[in-house]
Amino acid sequence: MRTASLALALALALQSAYSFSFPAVHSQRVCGVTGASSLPSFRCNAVGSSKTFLKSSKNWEFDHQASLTPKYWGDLARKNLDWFKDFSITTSGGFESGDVKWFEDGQLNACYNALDRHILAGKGDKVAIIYEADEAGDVTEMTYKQTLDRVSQIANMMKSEGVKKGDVVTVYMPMTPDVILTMLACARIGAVHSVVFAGFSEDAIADRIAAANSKFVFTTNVGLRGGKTIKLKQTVDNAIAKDRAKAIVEKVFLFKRTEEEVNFVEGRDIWADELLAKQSTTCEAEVMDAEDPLFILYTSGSTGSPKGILHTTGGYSLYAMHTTKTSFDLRDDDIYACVADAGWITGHTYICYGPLLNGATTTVFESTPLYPDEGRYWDMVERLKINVFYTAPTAIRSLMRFGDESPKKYDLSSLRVLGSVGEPINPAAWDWYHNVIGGGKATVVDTYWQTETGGHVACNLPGIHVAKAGSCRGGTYGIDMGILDAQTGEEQVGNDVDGVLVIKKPWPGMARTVLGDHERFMTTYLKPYPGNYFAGDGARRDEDGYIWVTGRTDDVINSSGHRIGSAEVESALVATDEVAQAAVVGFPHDIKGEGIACYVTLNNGVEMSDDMKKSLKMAVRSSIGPFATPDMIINAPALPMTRSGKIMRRILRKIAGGENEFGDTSTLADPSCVPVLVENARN
Ligand code: 6R9
Repeated sequence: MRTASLALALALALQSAYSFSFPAVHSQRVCGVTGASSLPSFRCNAVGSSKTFLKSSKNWEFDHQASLTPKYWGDLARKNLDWFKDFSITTSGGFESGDVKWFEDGQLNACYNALDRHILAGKGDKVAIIYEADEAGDVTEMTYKQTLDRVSQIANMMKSEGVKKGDVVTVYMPMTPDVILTMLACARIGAVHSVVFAGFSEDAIADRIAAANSKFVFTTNVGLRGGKTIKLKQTVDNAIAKDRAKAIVEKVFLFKRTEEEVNFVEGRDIWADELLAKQSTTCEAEVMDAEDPLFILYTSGSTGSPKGILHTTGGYSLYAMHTTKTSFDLRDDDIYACVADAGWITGHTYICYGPLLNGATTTVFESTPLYPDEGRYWDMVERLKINVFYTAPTAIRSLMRFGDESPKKYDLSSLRVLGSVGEPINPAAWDWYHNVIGGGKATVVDTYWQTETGGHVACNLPGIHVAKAGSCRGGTYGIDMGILDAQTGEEQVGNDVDGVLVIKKPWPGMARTVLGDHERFMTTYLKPYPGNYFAGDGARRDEDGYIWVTGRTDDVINSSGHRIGSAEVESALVATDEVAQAAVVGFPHDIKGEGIACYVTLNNGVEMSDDMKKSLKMAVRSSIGPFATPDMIINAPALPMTRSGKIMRRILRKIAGGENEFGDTSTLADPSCVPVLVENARN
């Protein structure tokens, strides 16, 4: 009796505190209530059947307004980070000249905040990293103290070999804890890491080494993934053999993943495991200015070579920490697993910095969702008792194909929050994730963000917002999101509008520049719609004020959550002896979201054949990496051009997608090429 009335009182108190009211009718996709938390306890996660419900989180409006002020971030920065020197200026600069700064006269160290801070607070024995190796069940745990010891040894090893504050260190490593520890060791000594995803080719590595003038490279003899051995050192050797990298690289630090022997260059290569074992486990953290670079990460744009996106120490750290905490409602005893790769921004922010800055337990997953079979994620969730799981819609779709049998074999009841990233999550995948994986009660959080934003900029927050499958809802803490008319740049106020997605105010986690090319940063992000950050995505705001990202407005292809510049694929194709011209577009693909279609005009006398298609696919693989392998090569004796010579990609997308209606083709110089392409695309 007493318990019941207490529960009722608590429910009423929570209701009034957060202005929540449940809809009169619960649709199947409205979930119930789970446990207590620092956030409101009603964890609902679906399209409410009543609009009142969607509009009921008045407290959010209030909190969100407050988060748009410098004071909000200044207070958080002082509360949640340790500073060697306090800051007096919270933020300065702006979008107009692209000189945004946060906490500029403050000093701190990101690694110190990710590790030492928690150890000093008595959490040294807490598990920082769970390493789930390629073979299922091959698990190693590292406490915060053990993590700091090894990070310090790596840091001391780097210093002993001449790595200095400000040097760019290229990291080409598999998903073992060492990739995370190397990133943290760089941060500890003020070196700037440039992680190159281990699926990139030797050409891509050489380009990045050259662009960043990176004298130091970290790699591993081999990687293990899905039972296969990946020859990482060999690829690094090939990259450094190229003239543009050869002249730059001085030292290659080499970890051992297996006992496999590899080529070893005396004087240049260093067996890292041997050398670091001799190092002290104490390494003073370098005092960094808040605006000192923390890392660069290359990402594809619509034109030109990949951009070295630069993030800085103070703002990024705070933003990574805050979004991890709030988007996932992260709790101190959570087992957290983001199964992205450290080579992408998701791995940087949500495997490494975000969880560790919160003092959480993060998982490093080395394998694939299909090894040894399609139950791998769920087996891991059961064994490790994972509470927060973060993956991409493409992975969900590829697992859905196998049906419900596999996930049903496992106990997934530990799951509380299910994150999604990389592209909009289609309703079928959302339903499966929520119901089959999340048992109809775990919250699906759709996180919209980019390499450039540093962390989530839009999502439904667990316990605060009701989710709509496929919508990332709207701006999170500190994010003033807007939709502008693409042509006029005029803000589209109110609901039921569409246009391009922008952020109207600087936020701490935003990239500061493109390495070595600030003008490119300005022209890509800040000049298209003056006074705003332009994300490069289109969006719609629905009748409830929810934002739906409709995809890139530029020529960037989003395939399996990987961002691929069509210009890069085109240049890989025209670099072959056979191709005269190429136009590359994305097209709807059931599993990958977008597939890659390449229209190629062959040189005179060259014939299209199955072998030719294979060899052109190989050319792209070896120029960029296997993840950019084209899905279709289409023979294009002529491409649909406007009279001014611009390729009409809209038509190419439709042809590759199997459509038959192409809209107005009258502006084409020669519309007769269209039926030929349709015919060739079917073969
Ligand atoms: C984190 C990441 C960024 C691009 C972005 C957008 C797409 C990412 C999304 C999403 C809709 C989501 N994107 N998350 N679109 N809903 N939840 O993926 O970074 O590799 O830089 O790609 O991915 O198009 O502009 P990045």
